[in-house]
Amino acid sequence: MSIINRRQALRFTLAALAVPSMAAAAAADGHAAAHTVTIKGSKYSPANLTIKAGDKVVFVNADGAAHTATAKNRSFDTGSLKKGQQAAVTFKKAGKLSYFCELHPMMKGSITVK
Ligand SMILES: [Cu+2]
Repeated sequence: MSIINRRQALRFTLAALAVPSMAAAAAADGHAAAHTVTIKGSKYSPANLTIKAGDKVVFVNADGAAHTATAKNRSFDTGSLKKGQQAAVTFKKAGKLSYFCELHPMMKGSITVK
């Protein structure tokens, strides 16, 4: 197994572990809402999303190719999502976060947290 494969395997493991705890945190806060960003045709949809602090965003890859949703400031990173995989991120602080796909840097989106 190469170093790259081991690193990717670790990222998947971390993502799998992170999802249940984030879901539990959102459930504990009655005001938290869940939003979905679908990745299809090498585009994020919606590309620009406004949410409230405490809300959760689930990034779902519906493309054949692998993609990531990686914050420009690195405050979040879904890691590589293959077709059908998803990752949930909870946003706690207000502000605008621009993100991109590490594998296809021309893919861009933003989350605005109010
Ligand atoms: Cu991509």
